[in-house]
Amino acid sequence: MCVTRRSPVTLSTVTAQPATTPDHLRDSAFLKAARGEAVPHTPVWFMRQAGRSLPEYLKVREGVGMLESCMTPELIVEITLQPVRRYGVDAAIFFSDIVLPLKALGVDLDIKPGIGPVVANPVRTLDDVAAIPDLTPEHLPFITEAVQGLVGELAGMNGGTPLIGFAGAPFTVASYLVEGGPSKEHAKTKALMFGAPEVWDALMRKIGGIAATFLETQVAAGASAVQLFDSWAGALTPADYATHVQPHSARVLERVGALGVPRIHFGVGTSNLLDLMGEAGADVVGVDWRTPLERAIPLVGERAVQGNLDPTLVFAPTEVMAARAAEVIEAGRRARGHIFNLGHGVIPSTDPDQLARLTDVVHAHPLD
Ligand code: 1CP
Repeated sequence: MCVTRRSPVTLSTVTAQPATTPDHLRDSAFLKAARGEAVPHTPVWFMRQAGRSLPEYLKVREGVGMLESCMTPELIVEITLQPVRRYGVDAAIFFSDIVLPLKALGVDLDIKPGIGPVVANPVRTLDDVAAIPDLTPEHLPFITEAVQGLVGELAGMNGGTPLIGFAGAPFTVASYLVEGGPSKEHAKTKALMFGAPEVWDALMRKIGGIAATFLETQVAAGASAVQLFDSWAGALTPADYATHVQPHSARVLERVGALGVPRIHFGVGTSNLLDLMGEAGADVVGVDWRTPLERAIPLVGERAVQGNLDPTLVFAPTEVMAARAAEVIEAGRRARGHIFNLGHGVIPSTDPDQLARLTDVVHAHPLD
């Protein structure tokens, strides 16, 4: 593991809202790895660690809609803490969804079980974009309350567990707004991008502003890192990403960078974009399981990496999973810093006991 310290400029510059990460969290393995500092063990958390793979999640969600859960502070706190209690992971991720800020703004949408976000009136014109208000922290009192409650609870868990705030990046959120729901090809979204540059620019600016305010609100309330999910950016060529998407993600990451917390930037199928996603302003680049870390690390340069065990390996025998996890950790040692994760979210049918074993495997892996 490389131990050179990154210049503190990007991580400690404080402007709009001071990031008051307490010392015991600043010294956590997760935040050290994000800053490229030496760590006692490789930190680990799992994307979608809260959710349908956990029986305790299914229990508290009984009869409660997804969006309702995301707007109820007691449920947000409980669901976010569940995987921290169970696995002893090195970070918690705030329980919410990338479309939640749109819901808070009054956009008519729902998160349908087994489908995902569905938008009643897809956005296609400048008028549609103008009808979406700008987000302010006043739209998000339940987020502030939940983050503050969580930070209090997490301070005493496993020696202090940092909270990751998150938002959807402009392209991925635009995909739901333009398509009206989940999509494989993102054809309508890309048609708007190619064919109506003014609408596209207005939409991306609007969503970028919303994402930045959503992240700022979480950091102001105590989150000590953020992840910007551009899950579907892998649908783009590097040139289209650079022209039509990267400047918008960069603005979001720049605003959050002013708060002094590490910024993780992740997408699926982005082997062709890892350099550009890093250059958008990430401190840590998330890598999906298709790209070996050996290939990803030279592309992201002086940034840390996060990832990238194939999420289906938890269905293999434990020794097979453990051996593949060890390979990921060894490969990650060549990066400026490495945060272990799956290459995408936990698959709902995952056995939680297997994730507990995986956490232990990562923590026990010797680094000297
Ligand atoms: O009823 C349910 O339980 C619905 C399942 C579910 C859950 C648990 C959805 C619907 N969202 C979530 C929570 C969620 N969403 C988290 C929680 C925290 C954690 O990781 O533990 C996070 C980080 C997200 C972010 C999110 N939502 C992303 C980016 C991350 C990724 O997986 O790439 C995306 C693309 C979404 C949209 C979304 N929300 C829900 C679903 C099923 C989807 C994907 C739909 C699709 O395939 O397009």
